[in-house]
Amino acid sequence: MVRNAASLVLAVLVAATLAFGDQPAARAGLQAQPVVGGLVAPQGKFPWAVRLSMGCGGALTEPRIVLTAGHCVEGTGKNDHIEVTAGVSDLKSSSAQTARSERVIRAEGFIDETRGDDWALIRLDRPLRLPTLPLAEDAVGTGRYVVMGWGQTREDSIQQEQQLHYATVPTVPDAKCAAAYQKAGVKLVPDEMMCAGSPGVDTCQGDSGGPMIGHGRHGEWVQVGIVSWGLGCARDGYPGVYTQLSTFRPAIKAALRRLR
Ligand code: 4AZ
Repeated sequence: MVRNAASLVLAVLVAATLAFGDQPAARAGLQAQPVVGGLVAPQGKFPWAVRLSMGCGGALTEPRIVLTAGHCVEGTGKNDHIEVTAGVSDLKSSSAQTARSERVIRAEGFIDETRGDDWALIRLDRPLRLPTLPLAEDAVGTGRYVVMGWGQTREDSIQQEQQLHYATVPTVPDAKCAAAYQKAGVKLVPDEMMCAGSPGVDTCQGDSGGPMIGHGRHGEWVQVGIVSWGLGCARDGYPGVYTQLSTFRPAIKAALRRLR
């Protein structure tokens, strides 16, 4: 009955594909889909997304300034060793634009990503001719946001991706997220962090620093968070943790003025 068993498996797969349609979580079980449970970003979809040479992501906040995670950089000061790849989904594309870091400002008081303050700005050695991603003006509500990066497609993957990947993640209430991480021995800083993800859909190692985006008042993309940390990737009950940009907007605006 080997043949019948095989066709049963196929039928179940086909039925599951039809039933779950485009749901990334359903697809994740069938094939590797980076971020985790995400999709490949076509060229030009997120034109301000950048890859940093230390293996993090970032976003062009201004033509000459990248917003990334605090834990992706060494600290505040002169810095000429971060290479930035921009303007492409495929990092090996010949149309990639590159720049180098000149100066970095990291959040004052940053200790490590699990303690909050996880943001940094990098001034580039030249302005890039690319669209920029504005910081969200309004306080962040609950809902669904888009996250992206060139990081691992699975917790146990050993490689980064050549193509930018993205996924839509629902926010998880602070209390629920804090309770989960308390069990793992980490105390959440609710005003500085927001949690998002669903089983099978999450950011992962190497996505850090990349933007979490939502829709602004006029339907444009605005940045609401920064990929920060999490226990593993896409684990049931452990959503990804993101820097809550609304809390840091005044500090980031002040740092932007200092970097101009
Ligand atoms: C990281 O190390 C990382 N699942 C980013 C996001 C998450 C975990 C780790 C969230 O870059």
